[in-house]
Amino acid sequence: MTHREVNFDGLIGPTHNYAGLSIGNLASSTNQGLISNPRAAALQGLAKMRAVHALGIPQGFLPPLQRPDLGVLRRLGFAGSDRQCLDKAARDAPDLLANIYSASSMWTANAATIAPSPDTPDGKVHFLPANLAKHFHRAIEAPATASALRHIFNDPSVFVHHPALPGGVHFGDEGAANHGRFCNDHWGRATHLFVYGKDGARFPARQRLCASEAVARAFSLTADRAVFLQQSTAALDAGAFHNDVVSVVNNNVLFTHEQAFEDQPAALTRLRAAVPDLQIIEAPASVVSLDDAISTYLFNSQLLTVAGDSMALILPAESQENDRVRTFLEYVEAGDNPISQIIYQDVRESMRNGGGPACLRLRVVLSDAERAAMNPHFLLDDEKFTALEEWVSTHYRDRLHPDDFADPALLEECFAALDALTTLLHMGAFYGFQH
Ligand code: SUG
Repeated sequence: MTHREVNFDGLIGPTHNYAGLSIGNLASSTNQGLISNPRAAALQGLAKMRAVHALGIPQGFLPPLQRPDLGVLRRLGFAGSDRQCLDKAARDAPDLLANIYSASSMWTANAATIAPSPDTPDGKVHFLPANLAKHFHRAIEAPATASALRHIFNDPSVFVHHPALPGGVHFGDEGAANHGRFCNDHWGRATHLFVYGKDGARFPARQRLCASEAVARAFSLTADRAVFLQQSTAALDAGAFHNDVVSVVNNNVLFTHEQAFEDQPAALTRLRAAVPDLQIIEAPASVVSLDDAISTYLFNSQLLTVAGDSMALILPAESQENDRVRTFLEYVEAGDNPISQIIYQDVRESMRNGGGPACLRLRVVLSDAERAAMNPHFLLDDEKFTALEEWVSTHYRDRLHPDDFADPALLEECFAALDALTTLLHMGAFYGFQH
């Protein structure tokens, strides 16, 4: 049976903005209050999806969540019409608006953790949505993301949906951004890498060890198939709020910074024991500093199998602009390793919020039969890319500032855009406001 990786990118929503909501994410804090360009952001995201699709890799998408999330405002005691709820929140709790307007569901690497069917005892694909408990604007994504995943992967004979972990920050879980899957090819039984954090001197950790262990348990991964490594506190305190900012896995390759893991030599020894044919491509700190890695998102790249053992690396344009990082990448491309193609993509609007190419996608390994069983409207082809580009150009603003959230016209525009999206892609009444 053939299994292939499908990348499900977050379609960037019409309220993409810079509100500075994420402590520990340097880009989010530094760019707080800038004017964003949601239209450019969404078109950059679609261009990246097209680039992956052009490599012959199937590409899907997860739709933007309904924003503003008026349901959250109502649960917080605001009442009346939609307009009245928003007006009261703008007057009495203005900080809430940036949270309920956040387009952060675009970073689908945080949507869930997934165990493909070769890895699970029942031979089904398992999904566990991340609770994203650390930040309010992200924690409110979880219930809607869980329903979106159920809607897209809706055949219970092949897909299993677990609930998000309970207990808030005690079981803080940030999904696939702290998870890697090692295998010889996408259809072999895999070894799963779970990376957790411990609070640093400067920044708190988001992913808890007990959460990673719970996810592995939910997937029935045996002890020989799950490795738990601690992210280095040096990386966390330098601004790597998720492990995918400092390392990435594909098949049996680990592409990593030298300071990604706590006590890295011992961590890699454990990993080698669990993944016998592991190949490690490591950037020495003397060549690429943690600061360079984090400011360019060199490791927040998509490492993709293109043909046979060959791999392509999709990187943010910022990696090309840094001489030390670009030189290292040229060395990697020419070296004796599977990476044979380097592709730079402009995802600057997302990068200014700390989201690179790898943050924007959720990897789902599916057999042909499983792909046929999912909802086909969420897989993309050239025609749909063009339709989505036109939809973005019609409905999205090219300037947005957090002060604009008090503008009632924005709410109308957002719902009109999402309504048009559901018609365009035959999604049915996907959003709460459509019921
Ligand atoms: O959770 N930024 C996101 C970026 C997530 C990146 N994902 C991965 N590394 N996989 C976050 O910090 C910024 C929102 C704001 O500041 O308005 C934000 O949520």
